[in-house]
Amino acid sequence: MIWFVLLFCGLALAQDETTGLSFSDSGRCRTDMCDLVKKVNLMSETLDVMKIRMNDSETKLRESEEKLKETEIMLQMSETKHQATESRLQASETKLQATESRLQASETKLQATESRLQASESQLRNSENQIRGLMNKETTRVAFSAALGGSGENFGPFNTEITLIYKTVITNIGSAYSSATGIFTAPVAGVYYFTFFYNTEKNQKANLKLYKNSERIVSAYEISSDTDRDDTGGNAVFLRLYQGDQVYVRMGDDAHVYGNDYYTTFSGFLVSQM
Ligand SMILES: [Ca+2]
Ligand SMILES: [Ca+2]
Repeated sequence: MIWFVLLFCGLALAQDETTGLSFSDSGRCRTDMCDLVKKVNLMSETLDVMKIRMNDSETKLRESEEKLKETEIMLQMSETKHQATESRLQASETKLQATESRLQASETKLQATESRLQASESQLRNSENQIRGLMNKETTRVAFSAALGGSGENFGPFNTEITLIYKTVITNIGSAYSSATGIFTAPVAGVYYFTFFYNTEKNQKANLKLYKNSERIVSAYEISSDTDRDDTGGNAVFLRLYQGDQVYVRMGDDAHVYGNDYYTTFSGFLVSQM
């Protein structure tokens, strides 16, 4: 109906434009119809404007939708990246835990190794001390020999038992024997070997005794006889001595020995340190 009115009015207007006459002037168009045509024209213009606006709105809507799609795609990409990052983070955390476990195991092994090392060092120090002790033992040298001395005359007898002082020192390694007292003093604990020999002229009596501290250990004896001649005798002994023990030879009160640098001697040496 509207399109019919518009067409009618359009033809009327076209006729009017052809003739150059206005409706009011010609009187062929009624006033209410013209108002209607004007309103219709106004509505048509308004409709065109609305169409344009609607087109613009549709265009903007499509643009907004496209932007929304792009935003969704970017969001999906971000989420994907986030998931990938989380996965990598979890993997890294797992590796970190594994590394920490290995580190703890290594620390445990290191502590065990340190304990073994300390034990080895302790054993090494003990071994070194033992070696040092053995080396000290090996380097301890004790040996002596001494003769009674004199110009070749009889020595004794005396009214009492005396300690023989062997004044002529032949050897005295370690200086354990004293030519001033006739006494040997053990510088270290160990096994020692001692000998003593005497010479007596003809029928004279000999009576020698080797002492360890105050204890007589071994003796050598020669009886007196008018038919006997010179004799040489002696004795020997191994002794277990502690440091400071003393060894010496004493002669009985009714005996004598021959005194010079060759016959009557006292000797000893350290066999093994203990
Ligand atoms: Ca004799
Ligand atoms: Ca004899």
